[in-house]
Amino acid sequence: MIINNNTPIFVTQPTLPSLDEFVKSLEEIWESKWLTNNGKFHQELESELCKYLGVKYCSLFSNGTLALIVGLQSLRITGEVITTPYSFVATTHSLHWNGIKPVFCDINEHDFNINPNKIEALITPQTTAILPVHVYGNPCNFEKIGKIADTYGLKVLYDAAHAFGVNINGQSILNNGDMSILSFHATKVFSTIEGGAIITNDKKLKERIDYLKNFGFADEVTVVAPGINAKMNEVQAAFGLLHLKNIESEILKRKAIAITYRNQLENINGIKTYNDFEGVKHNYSYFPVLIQKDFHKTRNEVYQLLKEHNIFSRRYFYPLISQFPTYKELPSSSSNNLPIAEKITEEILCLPIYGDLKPEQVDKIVQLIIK
Ligand code: T4K
Repeated sequence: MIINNNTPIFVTQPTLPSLDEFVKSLEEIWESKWLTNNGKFHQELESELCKYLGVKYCSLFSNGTLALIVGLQSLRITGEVITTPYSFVATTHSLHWNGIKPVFCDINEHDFNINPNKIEALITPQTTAILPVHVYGNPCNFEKIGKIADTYGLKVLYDAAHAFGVNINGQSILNNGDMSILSFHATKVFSTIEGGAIITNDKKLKERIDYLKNFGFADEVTVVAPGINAKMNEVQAAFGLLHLKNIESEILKRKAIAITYRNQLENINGIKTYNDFEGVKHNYSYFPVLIQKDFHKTRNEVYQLLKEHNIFSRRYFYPLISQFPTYKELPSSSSNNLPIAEKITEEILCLPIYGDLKPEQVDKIVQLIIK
């Protein structure tokens, strides 16, 4: 692709696998006439992902939202679930689709994740689980969340849609809680076009999840639950297998971009950048900055200015989920309950980051912001 001044720059772009190799995979699928329902590519991707991610069991899904919905079903979560308003709407929608009442908890300023110190005050006799999100791939505080869950007998499902491949001291963060849910949407660092997965350490639970994503079928004549159709097909899985080959180089390229942004922005008054966390292998799926009061432009002015230059940054996550009409009347959506989330949502801007982004494009973005 030829890049010129008018080439739009999006917040992210998928780095595609080789078209020739993808065509070869398609030929194999055509030849076999096996298109979906736990085919060869599907099985291979589950096993390759377990190896790459360092996890025990992986169940593939047609998208991350259905994985969240089925994950909640598989653990029979009911009543109330404590979650974060600072996420993509799908996190809370998955509760709504299960008839569960979301209870919003405020977030931390340093990592954008649910603040574990504020969870206990929100627990009621109806609370059955906690649904935290590793926002931008930043690991949640597992220890504190796990301790609360143990004390109150709650399940923990981590929405790990942004956290593909994130490790702490070499250990995958996906092994925490009862399960972790991934998204493999085209905008994610690892992609199957549309797709997702549930990660668990529990063999029986994996079995149940697999029944639920296939209408509840345990075998040809046995339906064990009112399942849904949430299966990943062979074309998605073949795409994913090829994408996985390039994941490490994609992450390294993104890391270089993150470093360039930081070097140029970290000393600018009114712009807050974030460093890597100690011991964490990040995936650089997003590059969030805060545009604060003492900067000479507002966050929305920066967003608009970039847009006028064909640069599409995103305000992930603005508005908060608690501010959408479906959820804003909930008691936990009140501003007093969510002061930090309400502050961050007004200041956040995610700058473009993806492997194919050129250094001169990064420079252009930085210059537009700071000049
Ligand atoms: N939990 C969390 C925490 C999530 O962030 C998400 C999804 C989910 C759960 C649910 O997982 P999925 O059911 O989606 O698997 C995007 C994605 O659609 C969504 O997957 C993602 N989170 C969310 C944070 O971002 P939009 O509405 O911002 O996407 P869109 O279409 O505006 O794309 C953003 C930019 O990416 C475009 O400006 C251009 C570029 N792009 C996009 C697509 C689709 C491409 O270059 N190629 C493409 O094919 O939601």
